[in-house]
Amino acid sequence: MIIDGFVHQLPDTDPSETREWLDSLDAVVDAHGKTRARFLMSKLLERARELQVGTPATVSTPYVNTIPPEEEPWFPGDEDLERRIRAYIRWNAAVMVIKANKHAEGIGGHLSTFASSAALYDVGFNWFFRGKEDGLAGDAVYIQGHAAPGIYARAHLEGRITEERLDGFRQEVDGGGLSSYPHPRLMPDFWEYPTVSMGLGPLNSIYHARFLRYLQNRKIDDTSGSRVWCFVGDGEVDEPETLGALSLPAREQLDNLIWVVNCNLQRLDGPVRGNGKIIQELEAIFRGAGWNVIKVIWGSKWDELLIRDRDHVLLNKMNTTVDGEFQRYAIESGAYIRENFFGPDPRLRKMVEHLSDDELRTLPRGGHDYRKLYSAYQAATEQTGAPTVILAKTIKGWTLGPDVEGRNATHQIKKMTVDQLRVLRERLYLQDVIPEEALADGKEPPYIRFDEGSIEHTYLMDRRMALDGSLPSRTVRTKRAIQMPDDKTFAEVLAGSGKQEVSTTMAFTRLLRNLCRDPKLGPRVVPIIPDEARTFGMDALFKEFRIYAAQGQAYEPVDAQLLLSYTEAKDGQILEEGITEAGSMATFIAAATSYAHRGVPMLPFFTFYSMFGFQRVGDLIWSANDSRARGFLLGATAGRTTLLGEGLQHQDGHSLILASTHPTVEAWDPAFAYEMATIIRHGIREMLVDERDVIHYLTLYNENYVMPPMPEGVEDGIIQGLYRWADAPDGPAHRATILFSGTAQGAARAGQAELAERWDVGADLWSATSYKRLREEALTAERWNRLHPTEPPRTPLVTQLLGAEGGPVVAVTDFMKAVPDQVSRWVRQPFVPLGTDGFGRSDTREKLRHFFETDMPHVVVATLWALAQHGEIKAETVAEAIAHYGIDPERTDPRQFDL
Ligand SMILES: Cc1ncc(C[n+]2csc(CCOP(=O)(O)OP(=O)(O)O)c2C)c(N)n1
Ligand SMILES: [Mg+2]
Repeated sequence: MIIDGFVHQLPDTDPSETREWLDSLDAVVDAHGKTRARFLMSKLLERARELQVGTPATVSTPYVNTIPPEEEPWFPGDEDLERRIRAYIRWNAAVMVIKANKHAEGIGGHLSTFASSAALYDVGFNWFFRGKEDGLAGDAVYIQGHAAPGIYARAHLEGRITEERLDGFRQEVDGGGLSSYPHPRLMPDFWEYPTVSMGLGPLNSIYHARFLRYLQNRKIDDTSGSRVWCFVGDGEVDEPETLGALSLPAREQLDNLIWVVNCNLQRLDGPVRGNGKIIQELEAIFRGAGWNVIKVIWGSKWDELLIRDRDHVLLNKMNTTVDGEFQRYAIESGAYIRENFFGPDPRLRKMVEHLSDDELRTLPRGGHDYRKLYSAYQAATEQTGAPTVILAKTIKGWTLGPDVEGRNATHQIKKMTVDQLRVLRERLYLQDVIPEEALADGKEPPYIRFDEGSIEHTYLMDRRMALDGSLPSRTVRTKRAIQMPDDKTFAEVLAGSGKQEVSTTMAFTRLLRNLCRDPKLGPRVVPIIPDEARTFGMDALFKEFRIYAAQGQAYEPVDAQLLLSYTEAKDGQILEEGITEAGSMATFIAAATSYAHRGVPMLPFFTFYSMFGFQRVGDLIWSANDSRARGFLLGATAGRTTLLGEGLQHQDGHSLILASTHPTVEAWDPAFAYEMATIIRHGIREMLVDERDVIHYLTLYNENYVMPPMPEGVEDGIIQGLYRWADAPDGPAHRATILFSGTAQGAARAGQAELAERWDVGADLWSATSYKRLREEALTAERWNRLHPTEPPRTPLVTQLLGAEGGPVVAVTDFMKAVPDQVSRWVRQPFVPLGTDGFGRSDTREKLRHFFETDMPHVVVATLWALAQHGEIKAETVAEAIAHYGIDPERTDPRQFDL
């Protein structure tokens, strides 16, 4: 590997001086060995940094703490008192899991994650995390989901959660219980940030910190007093979302972001890096990405050993021991450690001669050493110009005793025997508060609390008071409300496109521009795009609203002379995220929850390539719902045949189905610009006026056609999900009903005309803007009927609307048949869905629609067939139509791609 090749490409202005330096190094290696040489090199590098020589950054340092003992700050608190408080929290956290599993067999819960990280949280709660009292927004703290019991346990000591609620851990259905993990949907006054789907918390924390800067730079909110803290599992780092966006906070100098990685060396099944060193690996990754890295590996008792490590044998041992072995040492006796860690080298063995086996066994890891942690957190908060990561080495299950600590199965242990509880009690020095009889067989282990007015309680509460109140705490206190946009903001799009053919995407871009210009709402609109603006025609917004860039624009863009140039600005409004739907979604969440975490409602519109939305970042959208997000998702280039040419990986015919699985997503498929604008106006009202925590998903298409003006009186119909768009022409003998959504309006309208002209069928046309909404309403009616069998039944809206007179129903969509099928069982007449099931493929729209059987001829054939089913016309007429349109009845079903 050539890493210093550049040196040979530069002229050497003084070769003899160079030679002298190299000779000196050679001499040190010869005389004192490589260890000494390495030490000198490190010293030189340190000096170079002090002199600001600007040498290339090294990505890793030896396996010791980053902060030397002499640079540790003075600790202002009472360590013993805090340890005592922590013991109570640890005990209660364990007891609540144990009790929950006694009361409800198999209910689950986790003991060992929090046991490994109790000190990591406590130092934050006691000294760093800022609360929300006095109208402050405070810090955002992303907590490892599996550490939730510890957070409840602290809230209990603070008097925020009663014993009864602790007993309700993971038993939520009857109300008053506690959710398994951080879920704002389930505990809206407590949890703020869902984290338990590994990787999403870390990703969200990055974009959250960036969004705080965005609010600051755009002068919408003063966020300078808030930090974002994120606790991450060392196993969690393997999720691509965790490390996937690391370069952004370094690039944007987000010193308001601090991560704490709980390096207990274990994940669920076993070691994270048995044959390697996760801390070293992470250090290299984070340093390479430009983060400030603080390693907290060893507790204070190791300091004196390191000072005496003249030959660097201890350092060498630390550097060369793999994590699998460290995990072993965590569970072994002092004698084993003496023999295997210190033993092989006589110099090492001598170094620990004065320590007993017990002392050797309990030499603590950095992540359990409160002062080391305090130093690290303090340094992190003083860091400027870069985000910080603290890599804290811990033991999984710490203090839970030898049966649990460091065991490969530890993650899933949720029960403890009386003997194990005794060990825990002793480890926490709680014999004085938990008498022997309290642990007797068959008894429920007790929760313990400090009396109000006791030293501990006072200390605990004072610390939080000094930091502006308890956390976590979710409040919705609007500081700066926004109002509904003016009606005239919508007028242009509602009026239709005249003679011009436009797409719903183009119409949306126009609406978005008008919303951004709206005097009341404009500044709060957050347009989010992942490198797809040109595809959607949104590059037209670049110049007027400008792209957010933390450092402004340091260059003149190539298109500076053009009207619509690529314009970046420190107070730019558009978040052009680059090719990251996940990152864009994280930005969306930050913006869509700003009404709660800042008290400053914002209105995000995240427009993406529809295939890469629910399918690609569905879990993030799920967590956005959990976060109680309010905002708009727009799946542009929607439709399996409308997006022509792009083929299998691009043509979306199922995002509406995926969207329909999200309880708080409204899923819309508008056909016309006025429908789209009406839905958006309705959505804004729901979010801003009704304060509903809801996401609206709209499909946007890129097919151009004349957009009609909004007819009178259809607004309610659009919002209820279905309205009559055109009556059947008078005259024909037969009646049918055609439902369309999105771009399928074209085939439906052509079908209506053809049916009347050639087949003596008059069809009503209905626009189905949301099958999901219709289905939800019908399910509500059905449930009511089921539970009120003796009352007069309620009729679902869709049944009422379509009635019994309109003849059979054909529903045509550019999405899968399952989309209209959502309502089929509430339609009284025969119901035939036409949709685009199967993989997309490249071709023209016309070809694709014929292939997927959603074009005009297929609408006609389907309608005739449905009439034949009804006994209204002869089967031969259907066959005649099939022949007339040249449809091959034996052709392969488009769903069968394996043929
Ligand atoms: C996306 C996702 N996949 C899998 C899981 C299941 N899971 C929960 S905790 C866990 C192990 C966590 O290990 P680590 O991140 O090291 O946390 P620790 O408990 O060791 O602190 C796994 C696999 C999950 N919650 N989310
Ligand atoms: Mg772990």
